[in-house]
Amino acid sequence: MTTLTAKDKAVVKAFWAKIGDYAEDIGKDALSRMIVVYPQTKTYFAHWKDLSPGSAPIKKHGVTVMNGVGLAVSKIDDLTAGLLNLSELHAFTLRVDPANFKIASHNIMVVMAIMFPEDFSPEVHVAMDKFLAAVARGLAEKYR
Ligand code: HNI
Repeated sequence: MTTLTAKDKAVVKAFWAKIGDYAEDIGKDALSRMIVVYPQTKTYFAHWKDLSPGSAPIKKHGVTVMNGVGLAVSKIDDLTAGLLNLSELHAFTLRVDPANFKIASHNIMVVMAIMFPEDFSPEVHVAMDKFLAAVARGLAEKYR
């Protein structure tokens, strides 16, 4: 298991400060890609009317998910406690298979790399990868 160093945390916070205003676009594209490229994730959103890329519910939920990522940035020093409520929700109410958290993280990374090619240096890449893995662990906390 990788732990976030003080430097990783600083890199994540600085990158988020740059991209946070674009969270709506990142979320929409990441969710659109997740549903197309990993169609097994569709089952959780079967109640939405339109699952096509960029649809209204995808846009709305993209904002919701990225708000969750923003929350995680603010709780970066204790993601287990910071994400406890969201973990409970995904584990007990939504019953999302935690394998999907890795898939979501991957799609968020791909979109960040596409949208911010200048800022997405190897240093940012590794810090965000470690951070999103830690978010996935935080979300999976209540599953066992
Ligand atoms: Ni997730 C609801 C955050 C991954 C399926 N999700 C939320 C909410 C947040 C959130 C925030 C709204 C909570 C509330 O209503 O109080 N989800 C996150 C984050 C990640 C994530 C930060 C990972 C980075 N969620 C996933 C994945 C799936 C998923 C991988 C399934 C593939 N989430 C859901 C579903 C809902 C949800 C389903 C309810 C949506 C709805 O409106 O039906």
